[in-house]
Amino acid sequence: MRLLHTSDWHLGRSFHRENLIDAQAAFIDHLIDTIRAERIDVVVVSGDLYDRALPPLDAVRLFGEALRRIRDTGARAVLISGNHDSMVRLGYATELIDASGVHVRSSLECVGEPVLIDDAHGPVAFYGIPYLEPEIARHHWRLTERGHPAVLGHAMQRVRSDLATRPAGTRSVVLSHAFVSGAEPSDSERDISVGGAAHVPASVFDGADYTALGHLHGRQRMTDTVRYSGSPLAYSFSEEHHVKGCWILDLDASGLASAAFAEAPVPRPIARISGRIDDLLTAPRWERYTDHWLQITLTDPIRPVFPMDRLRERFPHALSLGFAPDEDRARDDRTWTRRVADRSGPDLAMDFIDWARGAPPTDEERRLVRTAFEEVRMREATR
Ligand SMILES: [Mn+2]
Repeated sequence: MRLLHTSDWHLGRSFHRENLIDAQAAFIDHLIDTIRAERIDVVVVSGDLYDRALPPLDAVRLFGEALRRIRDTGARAVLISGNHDSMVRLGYATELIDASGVHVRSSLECVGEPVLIDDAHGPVAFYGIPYLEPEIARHHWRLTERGHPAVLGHAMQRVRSDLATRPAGTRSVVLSHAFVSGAEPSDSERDISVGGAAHVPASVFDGADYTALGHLHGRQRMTDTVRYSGSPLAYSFSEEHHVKGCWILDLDASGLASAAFAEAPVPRPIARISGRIDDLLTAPRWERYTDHWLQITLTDPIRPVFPMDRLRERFPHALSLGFAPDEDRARDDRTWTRRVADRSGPDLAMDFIDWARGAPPTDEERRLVRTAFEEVRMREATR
């Protein structure tokens, strides 16, 4: 049996000011082509199908089309909800959809009940474990211990006890949306550390022939049989060096036989660059970034005027701008209270202009600040 493992589609997400729905649709096209070309039997999608509980309409449309097109290839699909998805909304009409060969698992009741799919060697049991909100799962299963390790440990006990009742030779695939200890996060996953211990050891999945993980957006291999596929697209600048795509896995009679990675198309490369604005606007070495989505950090000691407008003339896809002056200005280690004790309101305002911009106010600006303070004082006095 040949599997394709993907996760973290985050349909409906944008990247800074860019709407990603076309890039996400292009990924779905690529996914369908890959399913056909690689003769995939089962597609597993490990959560964060949507970016939020109430996804935008074009994302809902794209998701519906994706499921239908996967099914049209003849492949089956098993999907779980992630921490960005609404369990209840994704669970809509699942019993009916199940009959078509697409199996969405997004409730606690279904944990430990496999989707059984046969190949030439016999049955493969797919156990979908939706993202477990620790306190909700703890109450549902009446557990005493808090945190992710406890609830996922319990979910895996249910999986193992079901598997023990299956005929000998039944192989198993677990889908889970979790943060495994030692894995590398990026800037685009929502924090799940609230409510107790966040990380689970990879050993919690012992007993499964393959564990298809979601949640972290970088592809990574925790053990040979426990892997993250990562998201199909970069969702933060911290992912500039990620390689995006899906795992393609072969199961034989005894378990996982091989794993290969199929790269996804890159809609537009991303990069983080930094320098002085004049250098960024003129030096030839920046030319290769003109078609990238960019996060630019300016190191000019004095903050330039309208920097983004100027930068976009050379880098039309610049999305994010930061400032980090490279000349450390004189440090003053007195406390804030002591520093402001003998300063007037206008002086403090002018200090702020100096600090924020990197250059002191001009005479004209000084006059404006003083007039503003004067007018406020007059108004207070005549109230
Ligand atoms: Mn995610």
